[in-house]
Amino acid sequence: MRILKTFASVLTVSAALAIGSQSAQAQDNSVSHPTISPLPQKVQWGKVAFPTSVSYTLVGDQQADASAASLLRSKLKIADKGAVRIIVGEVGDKAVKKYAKLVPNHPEGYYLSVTPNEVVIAGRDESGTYYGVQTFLQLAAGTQVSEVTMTDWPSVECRGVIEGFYGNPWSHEDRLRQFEFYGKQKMNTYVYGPKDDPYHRRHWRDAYPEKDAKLIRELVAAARDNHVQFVWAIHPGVDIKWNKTDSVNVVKKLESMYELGVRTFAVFFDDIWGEGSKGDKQAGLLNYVTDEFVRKHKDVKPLIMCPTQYNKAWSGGDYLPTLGTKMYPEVRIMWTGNSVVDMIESNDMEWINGQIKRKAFIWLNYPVNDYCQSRLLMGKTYGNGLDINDMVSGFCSNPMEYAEASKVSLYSIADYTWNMPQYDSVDSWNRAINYLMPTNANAFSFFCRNNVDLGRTGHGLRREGESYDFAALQNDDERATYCLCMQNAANELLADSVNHPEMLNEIKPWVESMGLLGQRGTLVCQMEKKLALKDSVAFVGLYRAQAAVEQAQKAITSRNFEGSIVKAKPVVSGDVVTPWVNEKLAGLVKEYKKQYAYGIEYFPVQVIEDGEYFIKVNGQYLTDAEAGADRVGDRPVFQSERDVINPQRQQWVVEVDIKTGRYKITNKQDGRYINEVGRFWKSKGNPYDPNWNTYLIVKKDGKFSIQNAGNGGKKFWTIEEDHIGTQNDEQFIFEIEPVK
Ligand code: LOG
Repeated sequence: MRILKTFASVLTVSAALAIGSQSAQAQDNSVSHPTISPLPQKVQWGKVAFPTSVSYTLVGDQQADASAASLLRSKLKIADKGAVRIIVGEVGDKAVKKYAKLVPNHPEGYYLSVTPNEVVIAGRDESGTYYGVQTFLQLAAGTQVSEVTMTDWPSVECRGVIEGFYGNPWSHEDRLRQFEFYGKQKMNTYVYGPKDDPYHRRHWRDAYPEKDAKLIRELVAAARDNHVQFVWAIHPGVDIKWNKTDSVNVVKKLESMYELGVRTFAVFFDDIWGEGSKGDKQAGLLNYVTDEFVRKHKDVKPLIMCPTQYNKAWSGGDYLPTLGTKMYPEVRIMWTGNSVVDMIESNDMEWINGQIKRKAFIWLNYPVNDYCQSRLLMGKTYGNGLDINDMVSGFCSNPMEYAEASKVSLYSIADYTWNMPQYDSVDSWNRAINYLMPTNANAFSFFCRNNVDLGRTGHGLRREGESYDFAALQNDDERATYCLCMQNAANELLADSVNHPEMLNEIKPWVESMGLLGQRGTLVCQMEKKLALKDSVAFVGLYRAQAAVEQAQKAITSRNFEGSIVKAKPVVSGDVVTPWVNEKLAGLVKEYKKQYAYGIEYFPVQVIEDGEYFIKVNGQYLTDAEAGADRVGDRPVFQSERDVINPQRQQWVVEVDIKTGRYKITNKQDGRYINEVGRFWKSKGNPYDPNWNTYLIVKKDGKFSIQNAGNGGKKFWTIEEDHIGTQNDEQFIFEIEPVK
């Protein structure tokens, strides 16, 4: 509704674009202090303390966490006699001794206070100090620093990301940027497990070649600088033999990763079948690795394992209880929820924790899009329970291969895992958008709103709110304005040379596609006006322009580089604006063809033009013999006689369904349609469903084949006794003759 008003009085398209981030802006204007992300647990604000232009003197920085101290030194103006003292350190350090009692008794927690002359940052441990410094840097990002007292700590112990998707693994630079982002957003865990890194899975026994090893060494160090634990995962299940040799092979590989600096390790058994998937053998291996590797190094953390039955839908037998009882209790076990792609709630946690006798480590399959590659998942991150913090040993998100674009959701994962009770998905989403594209947030928000849903997938997850402001519009003039907004937002993002170039580069194919979709929408709305005016020449001209834009849109490919594992064809607003444009266009063309012959050569040729036909096999007529009867499930039959009394029983309306682009077949006599098994349903009270009741028709040597499609499957129509049957092979047996 809100956007409706704006559209009615729209002067500039940018004004309309502003809607999405209104709430975030309102929030910033109504308070004088910045919003800290992730939201701190306890905050008490005071008056303005000092301008950010002051210089600082550091106290305690020699003893304090080194990354925290170096961050302060690199980001602030430090002087011998600065106007403001920053006292920094962790519990046990001399500098913060006085404040030790104020520091929350949680790992990674911190106490922070700002008064006019003094800042205190006291961590429970090194990470706590580091996070206190990150918070202070956010406080000092504006022009003034407010007085404040904070006690802050994380809700979840291990918070972060698991690079665990199929497709192009992240680049080295992607990962370095991720770690910096995790440090700022207080996420402490990164699990390395890209399915298509050969040394993770296919060639798990082999050590990395020197040049790759060097990069991993660099990554581990960069992660550490940002207080991120780098967890390296091995995926041996595809071809592991349950013998001593392969157990030793696993340990040898992990030792080689230890050499590169890795201190936390994971073993994955997801997406495998056969020998490798045996629970007792897996438990045995994890215990062996714990004994022979983990416990032999003082500085290696307990293992993390991803089971083969990693979600409830795929669980059964005694697999999970076997892990629960046989595997050392310190080994952490991953879990994706009730299904592969699912949001997590407390009763789900109770169930799995009971099975495995420990707190599951959540592997959240969102915003990963490796199974719906045409969509970018830029919507809000919602649906996880706000009361599960004590039921999980970790909570990591599996993101998209688009590292920067994933940050919209990862920002919220950070919010959620740091301060679960106060998590608000909409507020967090708006803050993420503003954080990632500070001076182009309106256009970026508009883009995100149009890239939300996954469409229909085997995993079933849907995301609400795609193009919600479009969906609320009441008429086509407003929709046409929205299409202008799509073009405008795309142009603004494509012209942006200030904000986040890596992100803009990643999303570019979708941004371009959004602009072209907007253009098509505008053209289609113009076509409608010309048809109403009976201006066939203008209609055809606009149609041709539309077709050219459509072709350009179809030509867009993401990740179109040599060696790319996944080349995606972007779809924008795939369940709202795209179907609206497609259906409107198909409807207009259909209407036009009924009325005009001019320019007909420019429209795609249909195998069968919309019209009335006899459908015959071997000279026999398909006949609605019981026409008019309100019966369930009767079927049309083939009859050799022409029906002279009720000729319409043998006449069929064959026309393209504008939603699917496939053919719909209904009887002329009573309007009943044939379903995928060659039957009618009732004559009344049985809504036609284009996903089930439309067919593909192909012509060869003067005869036609008819094939089910969509939800109806892929079988071809054949003739069985006197009626329609289905079978697997294509058969050109139908004669489809126009009724003269
Ligand atoms: C894979 C994962 C993939 C995801 C989504 C797990 C534990 N394994 O179905 O690598 O990215 O689903 O496609 C998975 O989720 N298998």
